[in-house]
Amino acid sequence: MENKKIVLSGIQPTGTPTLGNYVGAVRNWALLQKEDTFCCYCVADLHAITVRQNPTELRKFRYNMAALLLAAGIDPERSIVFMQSHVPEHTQLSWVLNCNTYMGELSRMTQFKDKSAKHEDNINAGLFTYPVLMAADILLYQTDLVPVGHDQKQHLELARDIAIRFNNAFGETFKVPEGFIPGTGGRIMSLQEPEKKMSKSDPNPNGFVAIMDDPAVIRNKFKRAVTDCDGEIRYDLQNKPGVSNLLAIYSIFTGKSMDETVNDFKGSGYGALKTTVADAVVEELMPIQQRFREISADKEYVAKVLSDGAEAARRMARKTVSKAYHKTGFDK
Ligand code: AQP
Repeated sequence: MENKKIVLSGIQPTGTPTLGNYVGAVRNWALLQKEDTFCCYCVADLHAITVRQNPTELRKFRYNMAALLLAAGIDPERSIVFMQSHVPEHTQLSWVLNCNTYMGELSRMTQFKDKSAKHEDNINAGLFTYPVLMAADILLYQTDLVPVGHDQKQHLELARDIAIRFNNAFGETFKVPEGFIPGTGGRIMSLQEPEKKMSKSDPNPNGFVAIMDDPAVIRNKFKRAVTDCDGEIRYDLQNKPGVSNLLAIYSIFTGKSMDETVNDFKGSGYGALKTTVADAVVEELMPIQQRFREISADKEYVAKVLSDGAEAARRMARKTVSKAYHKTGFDK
């Protein structure tokens, strides 16, 4: 592991992951498994309860999310996959970091504002301090690189600020991580409200494509995608968010540049655009769905991957907690 870049990221088991989660995060997680990286990927189940969860559902979602990460190409022989709640060091470090984070900083987080508006009846303290737990997730592993979607940029910057502040106050303790945010695809938008990001907890299921959606359902959701009425296919986020979102998805799934993508649709109508984009998505997702069915049926295998992953994660995390606690003034 020496000399390798450490990569860390997580995903909340708050539903079935969407095309946004896949393109903005999970797809890159698999691609970042290289000779010179060591990747740590977690199912962020502690984060999930910042919004009210049904315990039976949560149990199912977290298991499925772990199986889906494996199905999407995360290789437990090369990377570690673990459940955040299996590694108590996340909450241990989080407390110390909480005491080094300002209320003003947390009040500025747009996700807190958005989620508070969505869940007016449950604006809990965990929702407010969510970015501190995320900073602990990252800093525990002396992480170099954090692959996330655009919506997590602000939280990542806060994690860097907390690390720098702690290092300045107590001496070098944490590596200051860099973000890895894809240009195109860092923000996949809702198919129904293309000015909003695609989200797995969207109450309107036509707004998102779930990785596990049936091919017919995927095609139907794309067919109903909101566009505009000028009929011209061009990439213009400001004035044509729906069409631009479809073009971005096509460009990612085919590996073509935006110029080539726009060229492919010269003279086509919106109907053809939607069908072609849906085909490209279905083609990539089908093998993942098949692997998911096989992997999720093998409960013993998934449990073993998660327990090995937690053990390896704890070995790394313990060192950082012990260092941070010692620097803070607690006994080793
Ligand atoms: N629309 C998106 N486009 C690109 N990337 C996205 N991500 C999420 N939505 C998009 C990235 O997916 C990773 C995991 O996200 P998460 O589950 O931890 O939380 P989230 O960002 O709050 O995602 P959702 O789907 O919107 O979940 P809910 O509905 O539960 O709040 C992150 O790297 C994120 O950037």
